[in-house]
Amino acid sequence: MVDKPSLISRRRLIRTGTLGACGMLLAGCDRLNSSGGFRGLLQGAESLHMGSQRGLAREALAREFAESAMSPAFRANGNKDVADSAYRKLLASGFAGWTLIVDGLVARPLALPLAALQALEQREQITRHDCVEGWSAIGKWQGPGLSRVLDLAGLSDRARYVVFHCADRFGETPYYESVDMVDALHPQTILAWKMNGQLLPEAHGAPVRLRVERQLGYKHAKFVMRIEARESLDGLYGGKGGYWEDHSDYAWYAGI
Ligand SMILES: Nc1nc2c(c(=O)[nH]1)N[C@H]1C(S)=C(S)[C@@H](COP(=O)(O)O)O[C@H]1N2
Ligand SMILES: [Mo]
Repeated sequence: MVDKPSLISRRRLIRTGTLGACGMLLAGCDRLNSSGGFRGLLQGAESLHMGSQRGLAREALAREFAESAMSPAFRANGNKDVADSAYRKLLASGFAGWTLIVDGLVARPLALPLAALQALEQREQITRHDCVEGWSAIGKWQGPGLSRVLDLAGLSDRARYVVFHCADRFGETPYYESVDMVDALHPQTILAWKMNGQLLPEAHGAPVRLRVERQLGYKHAKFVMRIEARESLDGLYGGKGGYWEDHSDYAWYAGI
């Protein structure tokens, strides 16, 4: 699917201007790095602009792997099922009536059926998931870029965070997570509905879970029901931007 010009937003221009240039640069990184001239240019530019060097690191792509590197078993962690009765009905119907709510600081709040997410341009990536509890697994994920969904909703320039509201709870408290705009618009940040070539199983976050590949496992919200664009995380649950951030000493920024 090709993006319609009318949907080009200021953020998209930012992305293709600055972030886009870095992405392109890094995509061809291995090849270009071997040419001394290019390395020199990159290093020169970096020493001139320390700020853009930092930006480059945040926007770098996570490593992607070959199919042969995929883990034979991918552990499920945290909540592996959802007790909520509305969720259980949706699961039983194959998520026929499910919609992903996209709201908050957007021009056009959305309720997207699964089929709409599946019809958007897809990205597939084989990446390593690292859980702070001390295990890792390599899996294949597919879904539309989060940035595409945010474009559809018309993200406001005031939005600084994207919050993922999940269907599951620990006790009374819903699981949630959040990322800043660098991670939200990162090309490998996707709303995955497929895992290892199959529909996402319940244990791994059906029908849709976040993949934010440059962050640790707990940022990868499962069972995502609602995406909310916000200016601040103040006043949202414990105010620290995520369930584990609020309830344990997990860092909000879990970049790896
Ligand atoms: N909604 C929700 N998302 C979640 C969790 C959870 O309990 N609930 N656990 C997190 C943690 S700590 C990890 S390591 C990964 C586990 O993903 P997996 O079950 O697909 O391995 O999901 C993350 N996202
Ligand atoms: Mo984790």
